[in-house]
Amino acid sequence: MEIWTAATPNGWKVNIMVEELIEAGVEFPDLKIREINLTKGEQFSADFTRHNPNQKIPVLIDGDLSIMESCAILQYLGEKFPSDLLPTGDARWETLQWLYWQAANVGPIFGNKLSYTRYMDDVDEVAKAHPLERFGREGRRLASVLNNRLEGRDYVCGDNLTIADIAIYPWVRGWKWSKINMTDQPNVMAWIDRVRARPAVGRGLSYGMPEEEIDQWSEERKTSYRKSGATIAANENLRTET
Ligand SMILES: N[C@@H](CCC(=O)N[C@@H](CS)C(=O)NCC(=O)O)C(=O)O
Repeated sequence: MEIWTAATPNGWKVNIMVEELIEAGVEFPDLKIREINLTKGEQFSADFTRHNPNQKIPVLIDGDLSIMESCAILQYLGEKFPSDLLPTGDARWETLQWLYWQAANVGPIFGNKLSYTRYMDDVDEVAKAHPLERFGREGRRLASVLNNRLEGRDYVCGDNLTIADIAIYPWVRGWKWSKINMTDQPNVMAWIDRVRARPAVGRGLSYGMPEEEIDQWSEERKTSYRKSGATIAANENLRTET
């Protein structure tokens, strides 16, 4: 099995999943992790495109099967290696609906807010005002939906961490970077700490990242992420032909 990933929210989802499965007793003797350099455009290579026509990380390759989309990969691993991370029966549907909620809402909204907040320096302030307000407000709305859901629950689907938490957490933990304020959402703030305290989550977040920067990036890293984010987000780099 191979995972093509990078130190980004969508990459961390899969890294955390692997580590949680290891924690649950699964062994991955032949797992190869390949770090994709997004700034250099490795995601546009012919080989990458053959495995993921959408040209984005993460990708999972298992024998003849290539899977794109982080949440599909979480579901695939959850089904292949049964555990509490993807429960059965009605609880499975509870988990899957929150997984898809992340894919359809949190990822795109937080990703766009982040882009306008940190990466699109060359877009003029007036042009940025509407998307910043739109994605900022929607991000805050999603945070309050999550806060309500977490009332009386340790994790999104109850007492146990599931693939829904794994999908949502990497975006929500980065609220300072995307500047979507969470401090008035106490259940979300407590959940961020609860998920972070899990040893497997710490290991998953450390892929491609020095230990001391997992929770607090250095100024150099922030500058380099701003630069690579700006390159990836630039309209002229949005390829319409593959
Ligand atoms: N919906 C996709 C999003 C994947 C995605 O946007 N990946 C980013 C990194 S977090 C990427 O590869 N960006 C490179 C690019 O857009 O060229 C998923 O969940 O897998």
